Amino acid sequence: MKKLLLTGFEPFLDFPINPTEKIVNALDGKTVGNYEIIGHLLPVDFNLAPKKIVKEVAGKRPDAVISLGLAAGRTAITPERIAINCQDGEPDNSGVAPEDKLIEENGPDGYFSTLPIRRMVNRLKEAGYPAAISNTAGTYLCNNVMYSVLHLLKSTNTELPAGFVHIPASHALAAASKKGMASWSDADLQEAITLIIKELD
Ligand code: PCA
Repeated sequence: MKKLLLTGFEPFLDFPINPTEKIVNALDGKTVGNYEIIGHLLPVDFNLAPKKIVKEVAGKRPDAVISLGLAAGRTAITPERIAINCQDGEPDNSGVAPEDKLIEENGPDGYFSTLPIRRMVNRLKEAGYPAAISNTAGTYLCNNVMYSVLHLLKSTNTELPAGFVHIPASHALAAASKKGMASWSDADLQEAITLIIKELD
């Protein structure tokens, strides 16, 4: 049985709930398609999150890596096409707010996802879920984690499917938030991620 490292994030900024946490906790230890899932939650922390995921990949030696993040306001499940070598954004959960910084001094400008993102989107649409490829993962923690994993894999000549998928808010988050935002049920979010995992060879 192959192993999939599936990561999510803790709550951040003024979002009291991060729906990725629930998905990762629900799928941890389960088998989906050809993969046994190793769930891991990451802190929203520029210093810690990249180190933690790199340690997980190096230590657990998964056969695939899918990281999940909340993109509150998006209406669809959005596999990311590319991660860029940039850190810039609001203060993280430790108060660190980088501005126009590189993630890797000598790293390339960007890395493309090595997940089958087109197939994933098609599979979701066939099942009736809104889905689209996203061409920007932003410059916050999600982009950072995606870039760091792809950089590790490239620098160690390791070929495996790895990348990032942003998800919309859950109903619980939208109800708890003062901002209006599109939301999905936890059941649909989890089912959508399960379908994505089934597209991995
Ligand atoms: N979403 C943020 C960081 C944590 C999360 O779930 C992002 O899109 O960068």
